[in-house]
This record gives sequence, structure tokens and C-alpha cells, in this order.
Amino acid sequence: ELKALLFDVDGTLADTERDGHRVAFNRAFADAGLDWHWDEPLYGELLAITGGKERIRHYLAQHRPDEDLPADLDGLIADLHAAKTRHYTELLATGAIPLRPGVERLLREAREAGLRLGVATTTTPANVTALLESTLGPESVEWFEVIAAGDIVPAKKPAPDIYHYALEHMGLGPGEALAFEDSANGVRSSVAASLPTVVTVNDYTRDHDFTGAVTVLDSLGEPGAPAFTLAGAALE
Ligand code: XBP
Ligand code: MG
Repeated sequence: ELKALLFDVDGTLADTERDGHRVAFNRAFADAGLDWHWDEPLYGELLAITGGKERIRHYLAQHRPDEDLPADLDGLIADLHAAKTRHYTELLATGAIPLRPGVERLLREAREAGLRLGVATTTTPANVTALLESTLGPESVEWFEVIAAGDIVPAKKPAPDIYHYALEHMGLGPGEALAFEDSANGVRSSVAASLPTVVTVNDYTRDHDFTGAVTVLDSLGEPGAPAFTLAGAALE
């Protein structure tokens, strides 16, 4: 029986990557006097590595092999990432990034139907609250029983750990929840946690492999277009 919906955040609730995270990374690099710049195509490649700190480390290894790095590389990455999070949350607070079509409708419909809600994401917890507060209002953070995010589990997506964490926290089995994802790494994570998964693609993920997903949609729907509805899901 379906009791809960578990949502990925980046790319699923909102298109946060290109105009949000990417811009914030670049601002943090510029603040630090670094000539690193992630343009849109490069960022698309870098998205294969989940987690901002992990993404910076990968960029240095793969794209900046000759960079003169400090002995305390972990410290540099942590500082850059903290600055990036500040830029990101400030950007979202301006209302720069809206929710994707159908997301607010589905959340309200789910609450109305008595379904429980949770978040399972690799992004930093402050980024999740910044998005919810700027789009749905401050009280919407309380709609979610658990915000499983960031470094709360060491192994980020595509590992299933973050979904296991959310399910355990909510006292649910995988047959009782439906996951919403947008990327191959996300689907690998949710499917490895045995969760039925609805995918909504975006420009960065359209060509990904979504093996194991229940359905792959352009979006959750918008006025005048076919919408994803709980009634239509018929997962019980
Ligand atoms: C999201 C991510 C995150 C964000 C950046 O993936 O990979 O790393 O891009 O967030 P998913 P942080 O949608 O699969 O959760 O910089 O806070 O890590
Ligand atoms: Mg995602």
C-alpha cells in the first residue's frame, strides 16, 4: 500500500542545476580568485559526480591536473563549498528558481490524500530548505517528515543509502513509498533501494539510462497538458 512519496530535489522539484548550483560554484571560485569556470556543457559532464565537494575534487583531478594545489586540499574544497552554499541559498532567496510544473499540485494533492512526504537528496540540507521556503513558504519545510540530505550518509547517490536512511527514519518498507527522480544516478539509487520510481527528465538528463523506473515523463504536468496524478499511478 502506498503511504509516502519521497522526492529528489535537484532536477526533480526544480531545475536548480544550470542557473543555481552552477552559478553558485562559479561565484565561489571567482571570490577565491580562482580562474576556474564551469560553463553549461562542462557542468553537464560534471553532474555525473554527485555532491558538490566530490564534484570539485573530480574537476581538479580530471580537468586541472597541473593546478598548484595547497597541502590542505580538503580544507580548500570545504571552504569553496561553504562559499558556494552561501551563494546558492542567497540566489534562491531572491526567488530565482521556481518549482517544476506539477510539483506544487502533487505535493498538495498528496497531503490532501494523507500521504506522508520525505526528501532524499545528495545536496546540502540548507539548499533544500532554501528552495522550499522560497517557493512554497517557510511552513512547507514541515510538510516533509524527513529531509535526508548531503553528508548524512557517506555514500551519496547512486548508492541507495540516502533512500534507506529516509525509509528507516519514516518506518516504511520500500513497497510503501514512491520515489521521484530526474537522473540516472538518482534512479540507480532509488531502484537499488527497491523503490518504484517516477522520472521527470530535464535538459541535462533527457538521454540518461532510466532502467528500472516505473515511468519516464517530461514533467509532472501543467495546466492544459496531461498531468501525473496519484489516482492514475495505481500502485497499490
Ligand atoms: C544533486 C547533486 C548535488 C548538487 C550540488 O544530485 O548532485 O551535488 O548538484 O549540491 P541529486 P551540493 O539530484 O541526485 O540529489 O553542492 O550541496 O553538494
Ligand atoms: Mg536530481
